[in-house]
Amino acid sequence: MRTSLALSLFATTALAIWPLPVSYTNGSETLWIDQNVKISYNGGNSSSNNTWTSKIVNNAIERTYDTLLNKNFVPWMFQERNSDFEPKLTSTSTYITSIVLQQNASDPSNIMKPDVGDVDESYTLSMATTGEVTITAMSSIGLSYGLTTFTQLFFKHGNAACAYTTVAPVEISDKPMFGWRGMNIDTARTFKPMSELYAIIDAMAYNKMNRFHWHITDSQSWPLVIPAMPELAEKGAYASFQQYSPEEVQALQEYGALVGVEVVMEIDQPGHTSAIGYAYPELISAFNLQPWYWYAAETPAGTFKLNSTEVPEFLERLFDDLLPRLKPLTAYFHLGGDEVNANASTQDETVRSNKTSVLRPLLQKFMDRNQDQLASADFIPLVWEEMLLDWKLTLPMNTIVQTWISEQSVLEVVKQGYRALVGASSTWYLDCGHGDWVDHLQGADARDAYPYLDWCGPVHNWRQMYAYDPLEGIPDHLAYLVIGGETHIWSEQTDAYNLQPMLWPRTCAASEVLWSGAKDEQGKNRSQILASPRLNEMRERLVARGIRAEPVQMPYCTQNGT
Ligand code: CP6
Repeated sequence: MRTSLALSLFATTALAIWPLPVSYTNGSETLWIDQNVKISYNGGNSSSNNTWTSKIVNNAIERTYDTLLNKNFVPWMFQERNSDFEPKLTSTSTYITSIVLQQNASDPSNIMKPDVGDVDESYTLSMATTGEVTITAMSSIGLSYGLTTFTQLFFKHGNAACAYTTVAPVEISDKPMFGWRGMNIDTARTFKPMSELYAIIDAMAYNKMNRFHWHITDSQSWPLVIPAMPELAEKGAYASFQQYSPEEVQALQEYGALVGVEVVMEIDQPGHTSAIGYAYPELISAFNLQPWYWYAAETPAGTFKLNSTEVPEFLERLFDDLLPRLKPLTAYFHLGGDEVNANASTQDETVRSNKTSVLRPLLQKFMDRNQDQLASADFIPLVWEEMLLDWKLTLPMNTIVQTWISEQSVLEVVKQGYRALVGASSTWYLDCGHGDWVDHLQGADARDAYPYLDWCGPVHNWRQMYAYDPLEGIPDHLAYLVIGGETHIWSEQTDAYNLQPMLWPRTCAASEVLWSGAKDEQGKNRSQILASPRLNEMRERLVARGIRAEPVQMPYCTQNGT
């Protein structure tokens, strides 16, 4: 192990790994990747009956070959104008001919759908100046992360297809700070074709993120095909070609599981359900009523009737169809619960009230039914924070509570002993700064400052997202309940045409906070000055892999220093 002070100081700027590893040392020797490099897996302790272990490792190996050997996948060098930035390929150049993957424990049997904490995600990476490379981990996912890091040490050479590094020897020891490193994708305000969802999972994996939260339905459209209830999508989707079939959902789950990204579906309710009303108008109160803002957070109005006998029957059939299909590849299901507008229940003939004292017990009954069905199908529930903090419902203690209204909500959740997800509208909302959809507002003039614009805007740039610490204000003894967080792309104004630049590289900032923690060794927020060129390289890698990530800096800055 090389651990001289000089080396480790140098190392803070030398490696462009994103997200930053827990610790590393490096030198300044050049190594080349051999075109026939062999990645071998000892498979040693993976004698479990779990076929996912080898699928995950093989997939990681294939991705590594793609990245290192296919010149289209390796980042271009942005220093072309500086003539001698590349190492010279000589007859004595040292090549990496083999990479050894060593797994020191068996995967848990639920490796393809783990709960937070079930999988040891750590890895070590050792690259000697002689070209020997060993990656060790306790799980297949750890090996996959080790290989992802390995590829980030390399650049494509200008004169040859092969890749090189200039930082050997390297020793890395790494593991994540938070277990849930997610992104929330809204496919209801606008539809996203499957190819876009796959691209998101690719980019998430490259950032060592592991939860794809699929906000698949909302008041504006219901794109999810439910075979037992075909009219839901037939009438609720924007168009017949803007639907997700059971096969497409399953294929996305499988694709995610291979790269360690669990697809977690949300059916938002009892609010945000107007689109159900096209097929089942009898279930929805205030369906499409105006003015919508009296009855809902966003146009169009529509909320489940809270005291009807038909709504629970509907939900039971819906979940009986959906949950068993999701079950093989996820541990979780998100029950929604955000922005329930009490006024909608004044239009509900089963309630006729907007009083909290009337609605709270009805919501509790509604929640209990959902929770019972999830529990008997063996799912871990998620809900939005209002269910706990505003409506003060009693929830099973394994419920994960997703905060969004304020950073302070996180403390309120963990104080009550629940696991919390962070990502408030003031920090990790990617859509903020958009707001033109409020032109739909009726009865007010959208030229006036609409609250949404004050609250969610201007645009949160990567620096703001990077400066947020999920553990801010959380006492040490409760920190273990903050299991991670998510960025969110609410999609009133984001569709396939602008989606990728809206997500990347800003979500990289959150991915580093979630993997590496927000604070540096001195307990201060990590330096954005140090992060910026490294993020720029990460953005280049994303672009090289086909993700249309926004620029971080002008090429001038990376060519000439500042
Ligand atoms: N849709 C749903 C939304 C939002 C939420 N839920 C939202 C609220 C406020 C802002 C941005 C988005 N559009 N279903 C809140 C969780 Cl500022």
